[in-house]
Amino acid sequence: MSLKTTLFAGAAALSFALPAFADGIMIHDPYARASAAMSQSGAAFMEILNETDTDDRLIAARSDVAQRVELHTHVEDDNGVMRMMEVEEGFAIPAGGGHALARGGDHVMFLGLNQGFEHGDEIEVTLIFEEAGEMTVTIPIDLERNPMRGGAMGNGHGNMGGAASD
Ligand SMILES: [Cu+2]
Repeated sequence: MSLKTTLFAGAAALSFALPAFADGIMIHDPYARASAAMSQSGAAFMEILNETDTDDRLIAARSDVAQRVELHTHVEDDNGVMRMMEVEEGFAIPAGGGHALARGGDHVMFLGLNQGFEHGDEIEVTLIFEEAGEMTVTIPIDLERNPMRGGAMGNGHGNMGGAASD
């Protein structure tokens, strides 16, 4: 029975890690966080890969978890302070390439959370692409992710010893 349990756990972990995929756009390793459980705002991060031969653009996002969902980036103001600002034109996702939404950079912003972000919960976010159209992604809430690392799910992907790191 323990073998069966182990296999089931492994399959569950595997399906959890499968990337969302639609129309050649792939979302890799998404996660969302708020600065605190009762915070009024949160953000989502992920890697967006464009496996088509057409340049695309993430132009909007929406979700029931917040009153407003915006595409944000960080810019340094005149005083050297990093501030968030909305990017109305969205994020270019080049053909055959990708674009990373990451802490301290571009992100999907949730303003006016309708519920607290609890670690381990999942939220649904619809990403709207200029070419690929709409794509709904289930995003785990991860309040423990180290911003400077690839994340706690690094085991089992066979890339731990590689020199490649971004
Ligand atoms: Cu923001």
